Amino acid sequence: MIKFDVLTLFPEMFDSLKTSIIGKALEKEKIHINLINMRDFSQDKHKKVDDTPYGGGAGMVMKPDVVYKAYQSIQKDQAKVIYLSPQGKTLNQKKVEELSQESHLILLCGHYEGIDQRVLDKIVGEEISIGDYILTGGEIPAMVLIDSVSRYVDGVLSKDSIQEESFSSGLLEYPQYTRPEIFEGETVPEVLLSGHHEKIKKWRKEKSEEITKKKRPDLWKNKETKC
Ligand code: 21W
Repeated sequence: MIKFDVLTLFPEMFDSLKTSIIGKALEKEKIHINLINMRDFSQDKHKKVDDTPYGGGAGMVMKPDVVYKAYQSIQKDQAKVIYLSPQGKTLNQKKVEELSQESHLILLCGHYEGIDQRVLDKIVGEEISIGDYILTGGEIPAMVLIDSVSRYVDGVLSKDSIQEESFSSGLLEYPQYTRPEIFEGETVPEVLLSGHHEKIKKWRKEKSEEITKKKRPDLWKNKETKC
């Protein structure tokens, strides 16, 4: 069981998590997602959550008092606070596995041009990015983190999928085929129809290696380093 508290101005964006495998994990109570709309913690009558940057410049900055009040409304225990930010360390599978061992993550999503630095300095434990490209906010990165971390929580994935994944150990996957046996004149690799499990295992390993060398020479080079 892992709990995600999400601090956001756009809680509706997280509706899509209710579908698919993550939706099942929520139903089975393997994970819990609590969405906190920071706008509810605005002090003023117009529910203002952002303001112009001191020193001038384009865009708006999220007010520190609003973010802090929202943060203070959360039951803390041993929670780790993660700020989704383009300046963070890029998320990878090793970090995903690490985070899946935590019991409580607080995910802070920025929007507009960012969040006042003073509240970040006060509450953020770790800064995470999902890659070097510019998005409009931290919500999609937070969903990426929730999706990837939830897969590692006990009871979310089937035993089979976890075992298959551990075998692939840093390589790309072998190609997969299903019925019909002939599609647009194309057949399925003979070995997969043979029922010869050792031969199938060997073929898949060879294909994985061949595909990794060709498509991701960077992964092949760092094979034993894993992520
Ligand atoms: C984009 C926030 C640009 C801030 C002067 C000082 C979270 C993200 C985000 C966003 C800026 C992630 C400025 C990959 C991403 C995110 C929105 C820059 C302007 N001017 N991972 N600062 N890519 N993006 N602020 O964009 O919040 S994780």
